[in-house]
Amino acid sequence: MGDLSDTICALSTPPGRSGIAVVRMSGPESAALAGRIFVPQKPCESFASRHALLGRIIDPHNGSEIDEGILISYRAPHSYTGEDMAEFSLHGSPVLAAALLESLCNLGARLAEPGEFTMRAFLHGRIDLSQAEAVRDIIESTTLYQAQVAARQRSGSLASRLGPLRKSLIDIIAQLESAVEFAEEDLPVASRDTLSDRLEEARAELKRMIDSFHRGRIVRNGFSMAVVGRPNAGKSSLFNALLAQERSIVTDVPGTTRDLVSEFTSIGGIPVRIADTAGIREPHDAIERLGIDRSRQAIADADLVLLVADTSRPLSEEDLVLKEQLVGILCVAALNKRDLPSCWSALEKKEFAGFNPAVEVSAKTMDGVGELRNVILERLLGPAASSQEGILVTNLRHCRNLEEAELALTDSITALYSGLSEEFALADLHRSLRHLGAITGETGVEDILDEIFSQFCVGK
Ligand SMILES: Nc1nc2c(ncn2[C@@H]2O[C@H](COP(=O)(O)OP(=O)(O)O)[C@@H](O)[C@H]2O)c(=O)[nH]1
Ligand SMILES: [Mg+2]
Repeated sequence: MGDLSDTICALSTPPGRSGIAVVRMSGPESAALAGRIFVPQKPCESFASRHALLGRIIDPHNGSEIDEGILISYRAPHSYTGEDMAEFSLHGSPVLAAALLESLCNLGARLAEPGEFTMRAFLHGRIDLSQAEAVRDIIESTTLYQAQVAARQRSGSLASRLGPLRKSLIDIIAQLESAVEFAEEDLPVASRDTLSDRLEEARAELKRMIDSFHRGRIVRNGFSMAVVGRPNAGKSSLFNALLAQERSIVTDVPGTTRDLVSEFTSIGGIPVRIADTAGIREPHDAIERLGIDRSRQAIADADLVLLVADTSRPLSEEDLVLKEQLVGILCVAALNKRDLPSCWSALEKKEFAGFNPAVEVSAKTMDGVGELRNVILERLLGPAASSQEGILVTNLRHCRNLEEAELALTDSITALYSGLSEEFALADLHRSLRHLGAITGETGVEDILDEIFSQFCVGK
């Protein structure tokens, strides 16, 4: 991505008509260009930083007015990018925004690449790389919860966790290096033990962060769930209940749902794609067979299966066969139609659920649907989900680097215990440190910056 000496500009609001459009500009010429294109209503010598000024946006070539708008100027380093910046708010017509951008480009600015403002913020040290990535996650989030998780990372939660860890590694490296440098003899065994203990502590902390990725990945990317069961168990009704809308056709004719119906919703702030499937039984015709094949594919693709049974009718062989087919797949059993008298004994309920949690529910009255949502989340994320909030690694790149850092720490501990020269442990520790540095962008990320920032939208 381009040169920092360029002044860049872009439309930062979505293209199309809107109440207001915001055009942003950043770079060394920002203040000068803003001065040529903006005529404040109340004359002033220079545009005060971080003040909203009302005025006319003009075409500098002929002085004709493009629009009336607001200008906010920012002086380096007190801006998003750390450079001089100007932000124009104008009426939300694409024609006006295009005219303003064209005028700015005629004066020497150029159109920004996707993510270029945020990349500059990173290159000027305003934010680290993990914070820059979190900016993108905030914009991409589809639920408030996702946005809140990303906002924590944007405010530096990951970096603040990694800081002490890196400091401790640097400290150990310094001790080992002075042992290599000055000591006639190798490091005494006792010191090696103390260092190993400290390394073990660091490794445990890394492990906790890596483990949190299981939950973090789901929070960031969402999950998929297939609703499965015998015909007429109430799958479509439960699917609609979870979506809180009438999406799938519900009838008392078994085999109504023949094709997959899938919809997006969210459970506990986590996006989920739910697929309502055809009831699984011996197919009565070719179409039903195709539908059942698709149900099986949906099961294979799902992160979690909601296994629905109708407890107002006796537990059948079909229910149990289906349950057996799901062994090894993450399931929650929904014992549906609890508003009707149950034909199932406690033992039968246990037998059907197996190792899976079971929730008694009524898609008709909505009784138990809230609990079902909670159980689904708990099954997916584990019981201690909420207590892990503090260390939630959501980004695959971060997780990979943490894993590499942990591997290198393990190697260094092995090297220390095996009595090899300190230099071996040192090489491993430096490797570990490099991987931790790559998360925040301090080391070895030059070649991936373009890849990371090109995934942003223009104007951010
Ligand atoms: N009483 C009662 N009837 C239900 C409940 N859930 C579904 N049904 C009825 O059961 C029949 C089959 O429902 P449907 O959702 O189409 O089942 P599917 O074949 O598994 O998709 C319909 O007549 C529904 O109205 C429930 O919780 N209670
Ligand atoms: Mg159905």
